[in-house]
Amino acid sequence: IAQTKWDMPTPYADTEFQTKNNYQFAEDVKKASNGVLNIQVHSANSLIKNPEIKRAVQTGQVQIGEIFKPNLGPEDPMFELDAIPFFAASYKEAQALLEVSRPAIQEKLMKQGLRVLYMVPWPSQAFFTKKPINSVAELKGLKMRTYNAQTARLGQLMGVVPTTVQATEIPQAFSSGIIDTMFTSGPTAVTSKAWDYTKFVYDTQAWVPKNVVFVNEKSFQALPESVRKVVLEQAAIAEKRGWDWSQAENDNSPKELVKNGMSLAPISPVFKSELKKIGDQMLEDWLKKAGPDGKKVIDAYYSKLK
Ligand code: PCA
Repeated sequence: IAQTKWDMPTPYADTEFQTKNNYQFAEDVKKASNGVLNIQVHSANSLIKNPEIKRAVQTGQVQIGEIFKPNLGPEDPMFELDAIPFFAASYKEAQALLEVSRPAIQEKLMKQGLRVLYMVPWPSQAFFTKKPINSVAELKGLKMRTYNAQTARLGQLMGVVPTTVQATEIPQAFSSGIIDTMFTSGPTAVTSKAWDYTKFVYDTQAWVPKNVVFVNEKSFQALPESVRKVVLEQAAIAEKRGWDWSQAENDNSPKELVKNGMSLAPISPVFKSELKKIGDQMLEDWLKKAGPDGKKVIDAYYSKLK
């Protein structure tokens, strides 16, 4: 059988577990296909920048790619439901949400010629600051790093100045004073050495957003059947491995932050209730945008959790 090479642009650094999981997937596919399918990962926006990865896979410029799924929210609200603050904030909730929303997500992407291979969550999003923060009011005027339309909206509702910064650019953004504060997960904070720029990490447990890895359907169908089977099998394994890895990072990365001198605390009840209220507002807005299909998914989610 002819050998095939796929390019896989991804947005995050090599030190991130999400990227390591992609490398492992590529290696496992190569092995299981007896060297027929060779996937080359191009991490950290090195081949194609995060906002352009989806289009590049869709148009066949590359065959496979990874993105932060809620970035697709402006296109369809179904893609951003996992990043509404305090809606599905634990792994159990995130899993339930994925189960009820997976068919819609897969279908919507397949209509665009993209086959979903796996979806892996980041650990829950924590909040990083230079000074102790007990309420939203104390953030007034601060510049908060955001990573998509949805977090920009969150920033607006919090009364901060939202500034879009890619994960790989966090250190420069802090050191040049473009941002003062951010939401992200423990592993991304470790990768960007958050202790160099912030002192306090609040374990907000606010949301557990997912990355999605998808392949151009034409490229996929061009593979021999036996290799297609390998890709799907290894994708299922990568998803399971990614979820376990994410939970391990959720436990371990806060320790790493503390070891490097950061002060770790739960958020204050006031700050939490203020953020929760913002989350409720965002969910209400989401339901208006998503209509009856959205309502169905949310109802299925709540009944799954019962
Ligand atoms: N890390 C990425 C996405 C979410 C996360 O935990 C980031 O901060 O951009």
